[in-house]
Amino acid sequence: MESTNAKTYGRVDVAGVEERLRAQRLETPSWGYGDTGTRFAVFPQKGVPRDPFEKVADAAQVHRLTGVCPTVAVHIPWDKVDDYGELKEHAESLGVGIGAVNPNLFQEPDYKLGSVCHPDPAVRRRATDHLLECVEIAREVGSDVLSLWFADGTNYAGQDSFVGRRHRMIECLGEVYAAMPGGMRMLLEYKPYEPAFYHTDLADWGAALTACQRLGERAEVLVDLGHHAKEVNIEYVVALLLDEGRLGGFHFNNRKYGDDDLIVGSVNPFELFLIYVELVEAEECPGTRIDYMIDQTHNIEPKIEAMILSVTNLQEAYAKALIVDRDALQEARRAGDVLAAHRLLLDAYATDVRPLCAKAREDLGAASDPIAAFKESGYAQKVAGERGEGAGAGWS
Ligand code: RM4
Ligand code: MN
Ligand code: MN
Repeated sequence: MESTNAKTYGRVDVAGVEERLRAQRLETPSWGYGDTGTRFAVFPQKGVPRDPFEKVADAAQVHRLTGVCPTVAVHIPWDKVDDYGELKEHAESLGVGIGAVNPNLFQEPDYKLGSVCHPDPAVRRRATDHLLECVEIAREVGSDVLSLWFADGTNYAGQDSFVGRRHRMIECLGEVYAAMPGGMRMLLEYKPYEPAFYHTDLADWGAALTACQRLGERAEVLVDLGHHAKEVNIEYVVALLLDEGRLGGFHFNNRKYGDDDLIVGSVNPFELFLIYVELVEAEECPGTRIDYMIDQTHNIEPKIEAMILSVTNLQEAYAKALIVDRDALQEARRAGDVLAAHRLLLDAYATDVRPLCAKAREDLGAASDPIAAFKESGYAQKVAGERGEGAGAGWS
């Protein structure tokens, strides 16, 4: 269908694009609402949440204003509560739900040499038990995603056997996989370094993908945009994982140097757009399920505003990818017209999609300008009064 808005969006089905923008889903992380910092300092902010219930309340604000963030990921034990049913009900009463459950196997002294790869079977048992506990928590909060990131690795050549560690990991994860209820998925996140500096046990997409293949169909790879060496072509990695049917989820953020966890789209919005170009087509294949999650820590910026900006950046990247003239692109590719194909992407990228995204938000009953609406709402002042100095997210 030709667009009535042909001038602005080219040969695009605007109604179809709007529908997909309204259907976009982004999960925000509980830890993005709390105080975090670097290994040098944590700068506390007034009014940050004091407990998981308040983190969920802040996440509900982001959903209210953007219309596309109905779930919030939790990190255990940072978000440990006595009654997970109560946390679930609290979330639902605010119009959101609990999303991915993220275990934490990197802060206990026992894990100095790793968790599921640790040479000592007693430590591996402890780590596996924590993962099993998280499967149970997921069940209680009504989540079907177990999202795993391991800090496991070594700092010095010779410290341990790469293959031995890999076998230990697969054995532990096999036990967890078998304990997951039928509809639950396990997402495996890779990262090339940090906190381990010589090697990481899931260093890249190949390591994660092959581990998933060993585990079973419901194990899929999670791509965190901050977890690649600098020159890696992430959109290509995304395309490969999609083609293998193993791209399970995203951790959106942006980086300049390392795993910076800055606001997604703040450093390299073109890369984000190119990633979405790959996703847009894959989303159309039946059975595709990708969990789009934000994984950011806001060290100096106001947390809720930072989250809203991340969401609007993601809406815009998605909208730009949706308006790529794909028929013309196919034609240019077939004709071998290299620059015509490239320019079709540039055209979409250069289009101002902000009005389109504002309209999608309005149609969802959210805010056309969510940051302005948030500032006007007085929420930040209100919680600063109620919560005072707040409390850390579990980092410090
Ligand atoms: C890691 C990774 C995980 C996140 C932790 C806090 O670098 O990105 O997803 O949960 O940081
Ligand atoms: Mn991550
Ligand atoms: Mn990270």
